[in-house]
Amino acid sequence: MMEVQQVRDENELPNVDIFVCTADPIAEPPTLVISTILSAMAYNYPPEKLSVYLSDDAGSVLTFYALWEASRFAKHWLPFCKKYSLEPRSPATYFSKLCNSADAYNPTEWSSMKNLYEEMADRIDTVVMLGRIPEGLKANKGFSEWNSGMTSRYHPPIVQVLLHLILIAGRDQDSIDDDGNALPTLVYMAREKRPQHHHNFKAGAMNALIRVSSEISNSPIILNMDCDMYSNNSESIRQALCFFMDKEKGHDIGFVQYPQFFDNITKNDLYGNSKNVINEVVLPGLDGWGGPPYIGTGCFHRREILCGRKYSKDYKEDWKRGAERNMIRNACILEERAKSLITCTYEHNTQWGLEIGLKYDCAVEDVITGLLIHCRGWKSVFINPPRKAFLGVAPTTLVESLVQYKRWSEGNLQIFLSKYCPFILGRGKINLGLQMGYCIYGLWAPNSLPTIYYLVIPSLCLLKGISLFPKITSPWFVAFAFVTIGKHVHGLVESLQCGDTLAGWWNSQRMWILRRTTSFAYGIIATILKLLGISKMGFTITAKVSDGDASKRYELEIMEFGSSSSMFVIIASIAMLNLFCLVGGLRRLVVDGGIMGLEPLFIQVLLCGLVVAIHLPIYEALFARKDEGRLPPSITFLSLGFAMLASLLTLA
Ligand SMILES: *[C@@H]1O[C@H](CO)[C@@H](O)[C@H](O)[C@H]1NC(C)=O
Ligand SMILES: CC(=O)N[C@H]1CO[C@H](CO)[C@@H](O)[C@@H]1O
Repeated sequence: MMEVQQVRDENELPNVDIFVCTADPIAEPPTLVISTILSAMAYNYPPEKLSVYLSDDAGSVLTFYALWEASRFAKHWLPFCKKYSLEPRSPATYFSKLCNSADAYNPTEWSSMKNLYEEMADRIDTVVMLGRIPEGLKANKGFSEWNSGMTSRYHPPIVQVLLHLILIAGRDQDSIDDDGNALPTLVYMAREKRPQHHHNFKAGAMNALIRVSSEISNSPIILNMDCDMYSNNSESIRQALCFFMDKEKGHDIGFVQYPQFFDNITKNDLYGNSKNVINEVVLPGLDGWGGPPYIGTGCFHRREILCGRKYSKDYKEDWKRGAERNMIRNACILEERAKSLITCTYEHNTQWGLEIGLKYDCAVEDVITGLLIHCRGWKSVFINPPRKAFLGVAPTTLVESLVQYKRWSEGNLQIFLSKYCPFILGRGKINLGLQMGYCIYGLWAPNSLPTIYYLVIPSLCLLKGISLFPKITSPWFVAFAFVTIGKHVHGLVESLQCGDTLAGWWNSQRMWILRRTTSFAYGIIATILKLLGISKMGFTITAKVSDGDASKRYELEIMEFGSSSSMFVIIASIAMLNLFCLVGGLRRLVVDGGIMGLEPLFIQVLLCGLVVAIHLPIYEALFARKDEGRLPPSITFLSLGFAMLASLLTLA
């Protein structure tokens, strides 16, 4: 990694825009969203050069209310952070981690700030629970944009500048904190939604943000972060700028990507959420081939590059872009102009979503956009400082984790099978290593087929007594043993080196099997249906909340099923089938072969035994558990039925 140096003169620092997207006030609670926003506003960066934008795809007045509260709280929170150099600057995390006022520099001030925060969070939670804002606020500027006929899928464009040093001076509040210093610009945006117009999910929201921000701040650098991913390090902007502004090497850098880490991973990471090996090995590896992919959060872009600019040697970044904000007129005029850029029809017959902005019609809009940027000649940089820059919330139930992987595998396969396939699009434009790096993810989904084959066929053959692999005494056995042991020992060592525990590694092996048999299999089916024109793309938001008992089970690392997803039928059936085959196979050996009969079937017994061992939590959830999170009885019966049917058909 490049040495991180301080950028020279404060005056030379460019303006920076920060984009946060949210889409649902229930799945993504507004208190979580504003903690992220507050952590972004509190970056150690000149506030007059910082603008934070929230895109709310639900167009919810509840989220606007939370942001309005946050804009008031920021007046106390930002000076407090700066005075005591607090870290992290997400108030929710800060107050939950440091629960003892005795550790604070100034206990009284600390307690009153904590109260202020908790009162605000309570007000927001109450408003969200009631589903409406206090009567008294309805007439206020901003809130009057909403009326009773509006829904998340049917509303006009809304842009509200909540904080801005110049624009809103003299309006209902000033953009000055308690100490008299400037506050960053804060803008709420909800693009127009009409049911008859397709809105292109997150990519559409990002593109709307690019246009709205170009009217208001137009900064040369854009950071985008997920609404559940707070900043854990207030120096990250300055670190990222070191790459862009490097006089020798900075000219061809299109984006700087920080890795994705999570705040709520349990010790042994039951759902294999932490991507330690990807973050410590794979992405730094790709960095050497021209740069990591864009992974949708924790990423700094040059504005021009997101807008489709091709790399050329003569390109000179205008670091002063957006600095002439003094010339801007009146806030209302500006808001009206910004609204005209986010109507449903604005993008019709334009290059938005094709050549400009994030690419549409792909379930992984981030990866394909990054690939296009690479193919236009730009490089990217991966930066992974020891103190993590961004921390998010990982899914805490099995089905959420699997659904997330379904979307990723589906999107990446879709890229692989399209004209944007890295091998085709990237030929001659990006390094072969980088093309291959992109394709690993493109081939995730097809990987489900051999995995399912290996989980089912050798076991059924074991049941029937058909030997598929070489005997232990055969020289060919060595080849099988070498590949299998080599791969897994290597994987284990790598995983331990990257900070996983032994049990964590075992859990991640289980998750890879579950993902391949469900998420990736569904991914491949969805892609085929889409190619045949039978189905359209969807986008599922993973919930960032879980109820009390479920989170207790999460802390205890007990797998959470609870709902009856069709994915669970597959998982349970494979588990049951292997149990039957193992028992049947072993019985056969004892009854008619003796232990010598084991030899030709040895690999199959071993394989089937390992499959059973890795599925242990599934058997528990099927038969032993009594809690709400166990597998529902309907799934137990279905899986028993399927497994029995398959065994009987095999034996017949
Ligand atoms: C997040 O920041 C805090 C405080 O600066 C630090 O102690 C902690 O190690 C960071 N977390 C991670 C995962 O790096
Ligand atoms: C949303 C969620 O489940 N958050 C949890 C993340 O993990 C921490 C501790 O491990 C919990 O306190 C949070 O509730």
